[in-house]
Amino acid sequence: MSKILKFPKDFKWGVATASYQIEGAWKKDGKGESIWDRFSHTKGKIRDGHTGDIACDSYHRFKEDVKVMKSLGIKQYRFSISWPRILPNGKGRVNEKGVTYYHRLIDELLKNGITPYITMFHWDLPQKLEDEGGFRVKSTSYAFAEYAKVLAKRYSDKAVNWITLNEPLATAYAGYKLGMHAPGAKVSEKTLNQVIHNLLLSHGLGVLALGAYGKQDCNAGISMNPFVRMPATAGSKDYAAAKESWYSGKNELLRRSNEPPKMNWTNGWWFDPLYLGKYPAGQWQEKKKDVPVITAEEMKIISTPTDFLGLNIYSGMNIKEGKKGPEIVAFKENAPRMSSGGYITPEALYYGVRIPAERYGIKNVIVTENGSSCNDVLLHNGKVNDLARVDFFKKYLASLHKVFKHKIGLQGYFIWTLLDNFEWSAGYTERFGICYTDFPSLRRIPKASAYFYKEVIKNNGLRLENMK
Ligand code: IFM
Repeated sequence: MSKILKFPKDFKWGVATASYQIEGAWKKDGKGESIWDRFSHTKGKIRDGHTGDIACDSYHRFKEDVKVMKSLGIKQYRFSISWPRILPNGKGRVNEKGVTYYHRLIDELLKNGITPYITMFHWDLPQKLEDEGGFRVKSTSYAFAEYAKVLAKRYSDKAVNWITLNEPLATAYAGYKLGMHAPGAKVSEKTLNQVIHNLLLSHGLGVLALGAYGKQDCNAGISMNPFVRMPATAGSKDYAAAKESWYSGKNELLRRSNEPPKMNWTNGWWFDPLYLGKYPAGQWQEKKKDVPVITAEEMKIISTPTDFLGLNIYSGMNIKEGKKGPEIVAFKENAPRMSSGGYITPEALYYGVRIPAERYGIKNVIVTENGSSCNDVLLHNGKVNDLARVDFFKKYLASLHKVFKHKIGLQGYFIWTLLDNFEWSAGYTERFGICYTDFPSLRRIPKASAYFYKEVIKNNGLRLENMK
C-alpha cells in the first residue's frame, strides 16, 4: 500500500472561477456594462481580439459546471458575482434577474453538497463607476459597501463564506498602472497609491457590511497575491533574508520575476494596513508627496478583523543573504515555466503561506488559487493528458503540506481553475483548467489533472508513490 500525505480532517478542497472569465451573457437579463466588457471590446487590448461575451457560457450552463464538480468529488466552489449584473449602474437600482441567477447557482451547489465561497469583486467593475473615477475615488469604495450590503441581504442566509476582493494588487498594478488590464489606465504614483488605499477601504467596508447585514455569522476574508519570496538555500541566513525581503522597501527587491524592478510597493504596503491598521512608516516617508489621502477612521475600517486570509499563489522568487542584505537570485534560463511564462516554484506555496501567517499571527489561511497554464491538447480519443499539470500539483501540494509542521491553520486549497476560460489579456490562449473547454462546442472535458484531483480529495491527501 502506498503512503498518503494526509491533510487535516475537514480540509476544504475546492476549485475557483470568476464571473467575467466564465459567464458570458455579457448583456443578458439587464446586466450593466463592466470595465472588462468595455476593455475587451476595444481593439488591440486582448490577444487575438478575444472577448468574454460568451466565455464558457456558464450563465446558461452552470448546471453542467456543478455536475462536473460533483462527479469529481469537489466539495467547495469559489466563484465571483458580477457587480454590474446585480447593480447595473454600480449603485442604486438592483437588477432582480441578476440576483436570481446567483440564487439558482447557489441552490444548485447546495443541492449537490457543494459549499459556495463567494468573491464579491473579481475585477469586473461596473463601467458607470469607472466613468466616475473608478478606484481613484473614494465614492467607489462606498458604492462597493452598498453592493456588499445587497449581497449580504440577498444571499447570506444560504452562503456563509465570503471573499471581498480578489487580488487588489492586480487591479491596481495591471489595471491602473500598466494599463494591460481594464480599465487600461496609467495613472501617476500618487493616484496609484490612492487606488490601493481605496481598494483596501472597499475591502474593510465589505467586511463591515457582512457583519451588519449578514443573516448568519459569515466568514469574511480577502484573496491576496503577495510577491512570494523563498530562501535560495536551506540555510537559516537565506530564510531570514527571504523573510526580510517580503517587507523590505529596497527597490531592487520589488520584482516579481526576472524582469527589471518595477513594483512600487512591498507586501507590507498591503498587509500592514489590513493586519496592523497602518502603512509601513519607513515606506510612507519615502513616498513623500505621493502618499494617499487617508483618515484614521479609514485605517480602522481597513483593519477590521477577518475570519481568514485567502492567498493566491503561483510562483515565488529565490532570495539569498547578500553582502548588503537580501538579494534576488535570478532564475536560470532553462528554469521550468508554465506556458504563460510564470516560473514553476513549488516551494512558493510553503513559504507563501508560512511567512505572512507567522508575521501577522494569522490563524486561518486558505489557498484560494493555485494552478498552472499548459499547452493542452484534446486528443483523438477524447482525452486530455495534462501530465505536466499533474506533476505541478503533486509538487506544489507536497510543498504546501510542510506548513502543518509549523502548526499553521491552513483550512483549504482551491485549484485555479475548474475549466479553461477567458484568461484576461491573453484571451482564450492560456488554459488553466482541470477541465478542458472545447470552445466551439462549449463541452467540458475533465483532464487527467481533474482525475488526479478527484483522488487527492478522496484520499484527503497526496499519494506518495512515484513522487520524485
Ligand atoms: O486567471 C487569473 C485569475 O483571475 C486571478 N489569479 C490568477 C489567474 C491566472 O492568471
